[in-house]
Amino acid sequence: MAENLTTTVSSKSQTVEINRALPTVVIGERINPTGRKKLQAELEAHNFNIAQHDASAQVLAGATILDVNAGVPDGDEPTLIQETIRAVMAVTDVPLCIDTADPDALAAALKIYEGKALVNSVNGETHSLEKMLPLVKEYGAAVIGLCMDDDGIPSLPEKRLAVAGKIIERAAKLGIPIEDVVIDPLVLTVSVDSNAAMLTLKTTELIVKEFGVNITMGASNVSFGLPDRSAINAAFMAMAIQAGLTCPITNPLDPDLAIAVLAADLAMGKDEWGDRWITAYRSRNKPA
Ligand code: THG
Repeated sequence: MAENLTTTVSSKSQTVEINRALPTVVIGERINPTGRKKLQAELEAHNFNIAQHDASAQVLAGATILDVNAGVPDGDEPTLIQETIRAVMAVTDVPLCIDTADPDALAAALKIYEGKALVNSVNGETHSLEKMLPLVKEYGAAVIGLCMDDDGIPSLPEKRLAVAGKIIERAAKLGIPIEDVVIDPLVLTVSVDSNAAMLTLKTTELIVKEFGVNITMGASNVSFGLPDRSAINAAFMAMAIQAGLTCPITNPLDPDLAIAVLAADLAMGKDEWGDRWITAYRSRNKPA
């Protein structure tokens, strides 16, 4: 059993520590134009009102890191991600998770980011490891490694574990310490494959046992195509935290999800005296 590692990320004035003994760190997913037509149209017009509003709202709802994705079809992603990051940094000071698969956009983002960012993401593909990881090293960032490679997403937990190992090893060769690598075991959709969720949980357990690294995932992928998504997401979230998830990329504005994270932390001994649970209860029940 490997020891639980601590990943530290920061902004100009805030530091966030991720560790399995600490409360779950919610990475707010909303600043992402995928599937959000209005946000996409705004970003294309270099308007950042929705992005700034989503930034503040997610932090108020408990996100302690914000994911920023500025990938719009035919957009100039290096410029757009810089502008979006500047706009977000102007309204909140939580650390950012830079969400892009484009090495030029990543370089542009890291260049202007103030602090130690979390890069989302690299994977086990040769191209990704060669183009993205050196930038992570150059800027002293932390990085998310996805459990997929040139052959796609493995359908066996042991194979996903092997991809995680390959990413950790390649990072170490460049001088990126293992505690700065956060692994995403990948969540697919249970409506497409009824074993998808269990495969992710099993993979999480194997990776935690072998490496002790922090674990992220886009947990809401689990419910695509089904009704009442937030109930499914909330149940899966609690199960994934039990399996070893430490920093989900999720929507903190969904009350079912936010409460599932708090309840799972309480049940896992990550909320001494129920302080966080009680504080959240009081703020939900504040007289108007
Ligand atoms: N792993 C890692 N990074 C990721 C993902 C992952 N980044 C992107 C994604 N997956 C996580 N982010 C989102 C963002 C939005 C939604 C889901 C995951 C989403 N959007 C609504 C939709 O498409 O129906 C629309 C938004 C709205 O208006 O509410 O669900 O897996 N490392």
